Amino acid sequence: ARMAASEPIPPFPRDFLWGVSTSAHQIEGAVDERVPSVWDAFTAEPGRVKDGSTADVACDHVHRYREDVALIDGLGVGAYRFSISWPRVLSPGGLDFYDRLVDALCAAGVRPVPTLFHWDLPLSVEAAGGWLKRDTASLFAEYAAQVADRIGDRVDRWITLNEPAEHTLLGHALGQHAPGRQLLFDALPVAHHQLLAHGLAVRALRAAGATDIGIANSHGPTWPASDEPADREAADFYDVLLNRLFADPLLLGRYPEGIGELMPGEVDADLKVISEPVDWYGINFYQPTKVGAPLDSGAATEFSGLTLPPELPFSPREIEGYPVTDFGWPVVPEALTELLLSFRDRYGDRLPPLVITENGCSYEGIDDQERITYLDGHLRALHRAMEAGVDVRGYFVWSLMDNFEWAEGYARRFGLVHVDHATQERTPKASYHWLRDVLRAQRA
Ligand code: GBH
Repeated sequence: ARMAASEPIPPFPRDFLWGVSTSAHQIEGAVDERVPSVWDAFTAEPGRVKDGSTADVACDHVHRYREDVALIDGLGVGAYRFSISWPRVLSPGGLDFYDRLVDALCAAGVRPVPTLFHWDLPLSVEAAGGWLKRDTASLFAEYAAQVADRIGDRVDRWITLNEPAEHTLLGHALGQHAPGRQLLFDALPVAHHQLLAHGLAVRALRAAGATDIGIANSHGPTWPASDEPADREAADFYDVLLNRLFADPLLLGRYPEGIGELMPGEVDADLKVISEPVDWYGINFYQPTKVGAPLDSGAATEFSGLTLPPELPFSPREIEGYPVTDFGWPVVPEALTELLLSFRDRYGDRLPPLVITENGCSYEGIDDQERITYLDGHLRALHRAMEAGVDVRGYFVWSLMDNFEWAEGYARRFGLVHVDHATQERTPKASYHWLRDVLRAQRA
């Protein structure tokens, strides 16, 4: 039984921005043409990436971007969200590649939406302390200004950071992403410095003439495992870490209770920079999380490919009763409606227009009916939130094509386009054709 075939997707506003997303490290390859990032170093350590693969070639996008822009164009989306590799900008070619990419997108009538940081910190910046160090925030703002100077004449919409929450948690608290630090709660400064970097970059981009600036944060509803106070408390704590730790400072100018005290430096002054109003707020949505009190096993637990140390004051639980993707993530479209309504309720008048900057799923195969069902369900869920009055201006599918899925290597396929990683052959999947038809119908 497929919902997709039943009723057409309801009409979205005419000026709604449809797009697809990628990130530099996951698709570019051409590793010899740039200085290394933390991900190159991390990947080189045995055991870090599950299938032992590297992103040295990835989708070889740097050499095949014309073909990829043609695929984006053929899909009929209005925008392409990609990320700029800071290490590549520091390399001899500088911004040349992005200059060519932006030209190709403009020639195809596709709006370029660059993200300035999607986890691939230059190794030289990491060696100087990386995100644990406050200076990295100012370095980032200088880099942002440099990018705007070069391509700002053709780019009007910017994203500062991708998912500082995941980069803090996976990269610095649990060590399952680069740079592989396992600092647990001592990773909190990494969150603060990324938020500060965002605020300083907003100012730098505005100074360079940019007018349409946002951020892409990962969010999802947190469901308590039960009504027991211990489970509710644990779920609330997780909700603070995933959602409010990042959204509150940006949108309300303050940290959730108890967090500000743990942050380094002049926190109140920094919060003024961090809460510099954005023009829109990006949400990456994949799934809700069910959380309960710690299980008191005294041992690390495995959850969805993550190893969680016993010290954590919460434990994630399986969500039963929904289909799951290849990655084991539950497919719960109504959780997107719930999330958007909860944002409106929490942030009220302080909430800028929203954009879904990522949504997607991992499944095998070119005849990917499950991905169609996933996207169809999430578009309807998004539409319901908009009908209820949430101001959402755009939706980007993660991802244009199968790519290097971080610690999972090439084992997970999120693309609308299949990539044969041995030959680099691109093949549009059933979901690509489906989305193209949905967008045609929206334009009709
Ligand atoms: C994004 O992060 C990244 O921006 C992107 O680079 C990446 O390729 C893409 O998603 C796909 O992974 O164990 O069921 O609780 C993903 C953020 C946060 C989504 C953790 C899944 C855990 C699922 N992820 N969440 S579950």
